[in-house]
Amino acid sequence: MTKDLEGSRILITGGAGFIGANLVEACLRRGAGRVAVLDCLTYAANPLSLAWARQQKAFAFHQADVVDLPACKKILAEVHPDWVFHLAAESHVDRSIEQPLPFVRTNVQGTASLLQASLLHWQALPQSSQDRFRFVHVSTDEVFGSLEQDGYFREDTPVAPRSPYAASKAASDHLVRAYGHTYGLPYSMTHCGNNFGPYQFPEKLIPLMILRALQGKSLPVYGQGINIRDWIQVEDHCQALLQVAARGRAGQAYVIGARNDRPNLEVVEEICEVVDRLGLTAPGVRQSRDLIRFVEDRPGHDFRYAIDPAKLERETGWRPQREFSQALHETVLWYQENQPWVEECEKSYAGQRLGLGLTSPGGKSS
Ligand code: NAD
Ligand code: TDX
Repeated sequence: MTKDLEGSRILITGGAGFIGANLVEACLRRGAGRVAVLDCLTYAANPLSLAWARQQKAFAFHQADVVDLPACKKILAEVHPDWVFHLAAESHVDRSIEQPLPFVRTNVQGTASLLQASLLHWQALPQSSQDRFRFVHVSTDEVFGSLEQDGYFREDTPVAPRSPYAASKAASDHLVRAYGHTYGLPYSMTHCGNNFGPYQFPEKLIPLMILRALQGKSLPVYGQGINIRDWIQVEDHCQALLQVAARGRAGQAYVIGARNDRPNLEVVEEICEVVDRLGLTAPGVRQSRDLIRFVEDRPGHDFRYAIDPAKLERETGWRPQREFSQALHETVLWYQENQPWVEECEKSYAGQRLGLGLTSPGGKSS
């Protein structure tokens, strides 16, 4: 893996967000020659997530909107990447229920602009560089819709998105395939499950529950907590993305998961146990699980996601390295130890319930 990355030039859109910032670090630590971020810094970006990267000579930051085609062209010309990892997106399902339109703008129109700029860049490359170039489109398992108790998402699972977020990601996937089919743009596409770990904005289940438990606030579990998600530690996801760029086949999709599907209630209970075991139970609380409250369900809540990553394992040799309970323990400690980072997030989000219905017909979520 290191050999593939050494000296290579990489552009990461959405690199100031959760997975993007982890991917930036992974690339820099593995000796990439240039790691550039394109990010417009929405509410979900945290400048502190790139504090370490900014100290590295190989790193560059470009503040730009991925919808802005001239800006994408200019940045591609400047960075001259071998690999583009496209992560910039509106990523939170609950916000897509409140305001779908920003999801269409960034996830669909933004992907279209980046594809157009990437195609023009790729077409102008000499043959040897064209062969090495890869557009890695970071999609999601949510484009496949919802599973019942049995079965797994695979690369050939029919696309059936059910939330505005998932639909906007599925639309962007179609555009990527069309650019590959029509113009020959060498892309690979990934569909990962639920990530957790450092730098995740605390609107998502795991960091929200950790921070609320540490603060002695109620832990809102949607419905009965029986919905199932397939969890992966973010560094394992980043390794998979690098393996796909280096060893995956052009024009192919890869589903990514760590074979770790669990009901939400089980995840929240485990967070409570870790908090208590670490002696971090909030003052006046007997045990953190007493804070759990079952609240009104998410509209259209997908029941189960579960992933069979056999193709990725077979073709690239990737294997997840992080055990769930140990990684969850480390994640609780990370949020407890990174108060300035948490306070930066709290400037734009105070932990309130999101996603019970439409709140604004066309407003921006960022
Ligand atoms: P995130 O919300 O933490 O970060 C998104 C980043 O994109 C932010 O830095 C934001 O500023 C940037 N961005 C948003 N709109 C932009 C625009 N118009 N122009 C430029 N930058 C913009 O997201 P994340 O959780 O890190 O997810 C990254 C990608 O991975 C997304 O495409 C998401 O769909 C996908 N994904 C996420 C998960 C998960 O569990 N978080 C799982 C599978 C796939
Ligand atoms: O307060 C909560 N209580 C609760 O029960 C929150 C925020 C969530 N939930 C439930 C809803 C889901 O079943 O927990 C589960 C996980 O919710 P989220 O963290 O919002 O993630 P999810 O909706 O599953 O989507 C995530 O995985 C796929 C990411 O946000 C997406 O970007 C990714 O594509």
